[in-house]
Amino acid sequence: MMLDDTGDIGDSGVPWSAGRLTKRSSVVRRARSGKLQVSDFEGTTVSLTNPGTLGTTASVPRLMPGQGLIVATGAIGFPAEFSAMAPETISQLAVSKVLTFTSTYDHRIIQGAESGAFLARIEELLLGKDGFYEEIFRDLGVPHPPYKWAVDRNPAFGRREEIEKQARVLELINAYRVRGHLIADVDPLRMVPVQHHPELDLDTYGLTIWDLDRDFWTGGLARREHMPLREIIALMRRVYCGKVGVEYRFISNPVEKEWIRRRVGAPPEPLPPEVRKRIFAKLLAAETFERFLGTKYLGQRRYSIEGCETAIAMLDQLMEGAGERGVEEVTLGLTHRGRLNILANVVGNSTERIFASFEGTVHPDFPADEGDVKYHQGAEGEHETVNGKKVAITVPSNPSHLEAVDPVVEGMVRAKQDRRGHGPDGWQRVLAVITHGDAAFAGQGMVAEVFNLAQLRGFRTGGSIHLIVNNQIGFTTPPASGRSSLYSTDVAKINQVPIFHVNGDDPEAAYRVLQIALDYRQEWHKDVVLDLIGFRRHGHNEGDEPTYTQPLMYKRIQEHPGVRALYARKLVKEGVLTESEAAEMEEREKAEYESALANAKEVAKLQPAEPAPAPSHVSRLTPHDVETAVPAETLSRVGRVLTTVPPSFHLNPKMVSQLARRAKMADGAQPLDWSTAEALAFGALLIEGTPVRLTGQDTSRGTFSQRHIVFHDAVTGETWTPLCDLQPRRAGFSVYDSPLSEVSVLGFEYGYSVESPETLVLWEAQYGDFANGAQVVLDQFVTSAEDKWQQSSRLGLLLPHGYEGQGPEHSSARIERYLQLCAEDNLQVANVTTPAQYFHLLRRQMRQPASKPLVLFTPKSLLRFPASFSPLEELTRGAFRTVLDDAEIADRSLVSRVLLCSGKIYYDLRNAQEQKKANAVAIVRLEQLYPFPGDVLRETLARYDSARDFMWVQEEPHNMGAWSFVRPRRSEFLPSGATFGYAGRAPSASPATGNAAVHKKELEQLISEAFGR
Ligand SMILES: Cc1ncc(C[n+]2csc(CCOP(=O)(O)OP(=O)(O)O)c2C)c(N)n1
Ligand SMILES: [Mg+2]
Repeated sequence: MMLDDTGDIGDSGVPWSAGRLTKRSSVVRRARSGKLQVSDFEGTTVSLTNPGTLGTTASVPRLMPGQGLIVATGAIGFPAEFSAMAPETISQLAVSKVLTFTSTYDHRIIQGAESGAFLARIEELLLGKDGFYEEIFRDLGVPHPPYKWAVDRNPAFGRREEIEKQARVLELINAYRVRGHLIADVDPLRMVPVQHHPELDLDTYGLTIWDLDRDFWTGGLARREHMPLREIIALMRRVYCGKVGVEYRFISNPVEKEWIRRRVGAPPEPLPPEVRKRIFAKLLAAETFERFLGTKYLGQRRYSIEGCETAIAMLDQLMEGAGERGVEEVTLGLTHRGRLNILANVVGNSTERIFASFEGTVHPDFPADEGDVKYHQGAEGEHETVNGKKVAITVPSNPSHLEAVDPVVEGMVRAKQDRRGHGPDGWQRVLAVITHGDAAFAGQGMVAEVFNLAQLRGFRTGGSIHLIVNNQIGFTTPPASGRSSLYSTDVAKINQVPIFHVNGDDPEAAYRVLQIALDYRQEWHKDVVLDLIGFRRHGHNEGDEPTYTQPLMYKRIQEHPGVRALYARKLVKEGVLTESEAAEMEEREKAEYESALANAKEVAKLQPAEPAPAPSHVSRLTPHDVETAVPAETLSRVGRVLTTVPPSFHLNPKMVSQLARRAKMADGAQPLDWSTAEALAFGALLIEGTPVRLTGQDTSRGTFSQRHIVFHDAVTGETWTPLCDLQPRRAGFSVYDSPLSEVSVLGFEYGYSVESPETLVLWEAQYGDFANGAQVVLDQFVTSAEDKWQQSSRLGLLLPHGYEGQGPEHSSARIERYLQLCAEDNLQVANVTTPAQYFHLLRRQMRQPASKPLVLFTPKSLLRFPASFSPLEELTRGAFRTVLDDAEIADRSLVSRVLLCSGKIYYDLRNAQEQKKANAVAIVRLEQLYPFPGDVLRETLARYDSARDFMWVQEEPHNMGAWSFVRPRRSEFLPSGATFGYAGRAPSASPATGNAAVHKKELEQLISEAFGR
């Protein structure tokens, strides 16, 4: 090689950086092909030459006129005296290949000492000084640190040090398995310089480059007993440090770990051309979709997936692979990113619908779309595999609240699986897939909660596949501000599941990993996490400017051609595709989008120019009595099942009398308590074919030791659930104690209830106020889903409520919050005072035609308060009553004041009424707060024709409870000319006092107000 007049040794002192190599590549090319002309040599003052290619070790070229210096390199080879030695001996002796440099110079312009110093410098650089190799590796994009020059440490054969060295090689191999992902080439932007990790460095193990050609035992790598270290490292790097970084060594089950090791270590099979073409087609469709929308609707929010298009190809192959493995249904939970693209290119049937919404209208086939924005709406689709297998895809609607849909997806999937029979068959056929953003996955506690549900008997769904669309940013927040963990996926480790970090620029690596993920899920029935690392081509949304906060990242993004272009290049180079084929595919894709858009525009034209006020999407509850009474024989049969202990079961002695009492209650010999009424309601529903599912913390025994619907053998610890013994078993009874979580469990149960409207799904809070930990599920799903998405549910919430001096928490279930959310018959809110009412309400929940969530405030102290118990006849006759009139009043015409109340305070009032012999005061109970039974209440109150003094009494502070809800509705029920007063606690920032004595005092005061003048 010659340095022409543009080439000097350069400022960095490095003679051949990548830039210069490119610049001189034409000279090199011509030199290689023997096409150098005399003119190329003219004016040359310095020549680099490589006669070593001819086998020369050293040559002394002659200077031509005008030349000052010729630097020549000889062949790279072992010194002649070692050339006949066996390779093992050579490596044992650490004899290395040698390259001879010569410098022929013109003494008139170069001093001998200068020439010597020059060669010495070259030697230094070749030995790696001053980051020589690091710079070259960086320039050429080699994703590994270079090896370092070191002095050999070569213990004699059989010496202790040699054994130690072997042991350290095994350590190094293990380190690659455990830590290899840390230096894997997974970031398409290469934002972070190539990583080093001391545990992957040779010198950490006392190894040097001289060991690279020495053989070591491998401990079973690639089915070879021993290999040169160089090959060992090459293999470990290929498996653990390529375009995929895998984390799995924290899994404690050795069989499972070995399963994964074998799969990730297997040599990659070439992908069939059809698969490669399909992957390409999906990348193309993904990119074209975004660009099309970007052109047609400039700046409109679509949450483009550009930069992570591989996600679309992956999800498409996921459906394909799932279908081929026997999955029939996939419930696909989506985040905002790429949602529209996924609907169009994975779920199907959605393009026209999406374009219609961009046109500002609602597609007539999807009238419910009016209720929410386009990137929240659910969808249904189907994937047909190449072998004709069909996979039904359901995308549930979701709110903006990131990760909130996760437990809902899981609950839906569980319901589908239960329908197919509990356990493996359901798992095998129904699969949950959830996409996540990197910031949300790390930031939202919901993720950890849902992972915690994944392996529990009552909540497992046979393993979910999580795909993180990791664009390395969350809105404007970089990972360094968004998480303390290294990866956004670290939280998944709580379940000991494999985590694959994949470079989004390598769709084939993604495909391979996906196959492992699907097989793993089907084999081990555990979750898998796929962390697809790419970037975000535009701002957070399309109207947002990303360079304000991420200037450097966006410089790289602008230079990135996109994965579609990269993959097209690869496929064209490898002869799988021609450029014209690729171009044709793109044209076809565009034409399809154009035609869908044309249809959408037609749809838009048909819509009225001025949008009408949105009609309600909430169905109305027609108030009519629902038959909920149960014949005494049925109740007695359920009672027998509830109380007949299996012969071999060792009942806890303390339960004996309780069961005996329950038996008497079910036979009508004794008034029914709350939990017996509840168990009878469950039993009667089961007999009628309605499955019952009840979950919550400590729910099977009951927070207040009241329920005991599952018994534990006092000797073996085995459980007995009497309701499961009901014969013939028409429907399943499931009761599960849940983890100590509100939001994920309530989300799960909500999802279950949506998917399984035939099941009575009840979620119980430990105390009612804890439900505010699940506020997102309440606001975004339970109360609003019907309006937003026409998604109905019969979910029941059991929320213990009541002021019993237990303090600010544990007293109030925050009745006011639920009442504030009530509109358009979206909910039923009740606060009942007798077991019979509870019994009828539970049954009404399933027997009434409308599917509506039920918020039920449940008792605590009343559970053991006999005055609240109900005679059996109240279960065998009648129905739920929204209002309970005062049954103790003999002559209503004597009543001058009517107290209106709801819940437990009734018994305090009743007690005072008896004690005070206050015959002129009647107490009317509002058992259902919403839908507000205004008519029934009016009729009830009208019976007290002399009363003009009406009063709302509540135990909650003035700013809480039902007062602010009832008061504005007074015109619906108050007789004309009547007054409506308030007796209750004063306004308070905290729901209740922590002092039991103060509590008692407050109660006395409000009661005296209720009865006073
Ligand atoms: C619970 C919640 N908090 C805040 C937001 C507002 N928000 C919407 S997207 C977003 C960033 C999400 O980042 P990431 O999860 O990485 O997804 P990306 O947008 O990068 O795909 C934020 C903060 C939200 N939607 N939900
Ligand atoms: Mg992100």
